[in-house]
Amino acid sequence: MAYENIRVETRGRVALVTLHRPAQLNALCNALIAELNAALDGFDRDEGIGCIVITGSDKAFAAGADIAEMRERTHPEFYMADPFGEWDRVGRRRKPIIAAVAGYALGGGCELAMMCDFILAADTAKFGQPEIKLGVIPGAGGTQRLTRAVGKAKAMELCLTGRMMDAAEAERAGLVARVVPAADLLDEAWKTAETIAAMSLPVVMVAKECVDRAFETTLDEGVRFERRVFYGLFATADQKEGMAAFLEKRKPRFEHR
Ligand code: CO8
Repeated sequence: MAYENIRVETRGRVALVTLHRPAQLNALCNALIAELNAALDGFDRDEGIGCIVITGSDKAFAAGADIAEMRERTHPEFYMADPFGEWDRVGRRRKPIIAAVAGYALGGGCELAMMCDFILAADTAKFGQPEIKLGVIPGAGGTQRLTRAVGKAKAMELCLTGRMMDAAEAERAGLVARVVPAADLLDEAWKTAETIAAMSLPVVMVAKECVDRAFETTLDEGVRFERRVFYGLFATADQKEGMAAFLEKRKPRFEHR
């Protein structure tokens, strides 16, 4: 399928989606989000894909939702069209998604990065929720996901002042998994995604589900959930193969079943 606002590439079991609206610093218009979801739908269906990377340009992962597209919207239009429903679909994917962020990840750009399973940041990355300066608030999960990631004090300060934090501060605060030199970002993202994609896909998917569960339930329920899933993995061929390979001192050959 031909896309206008994204570029798509696959290498082995890894898919890379590059946001591509350079003139607007990858501002996330409705068409871009629809194309992103169409690409993710395809990767979800493709058994040959085990991990997805979303990235932007050197200057911007994404500078937010498209302000020009939004500015004349009315309440009934928003309510009826519910564009956030499309955004939510990105956050409900079952296969792992890495955000590889260089430059600005602001507003909806920061929210999109936080919908991914973790963020690898270039040392040039800048994160923020500047919506307050536009007379609105984050609308694609920012007040919730940022607060869970960095705690109330920093999330509140960022949402109320609109200031940006750099990659080092974002790493200290727990928003990003790792910071790398900008020139290495894509290589690191490919490598990390290849590592994940080489694992058993069903096991990766349930590991993701279990970690996400920690945000939705009590500790007791979460541990119970994890335990059920753990026992369930003994029904997979890949558990037998992984443990046999360890004991036979060889590399496992996972069949993703
Ligand atoms: N929307 C539309 N266009 C944008 C956006 C944006 N978010 N960000 C940048 N652009 C455009 C600029 O208008 C400019 O276009 P032109 O060349 O035609 O004038 C071009 O991109 C380059 O931008 P700048 O000239 O401003 O570049 P600078 O390097 O001077 O500044 C900044 C870079 C600091 C990133 C600056 O562009 C900026 O502050 N951008 C806006 C950041 C922002 O406020 N983001 C939040 C948007 S609101 C939001 O995300 C709510 C999310 C809720 C989800 C909504 C679902 C429908």
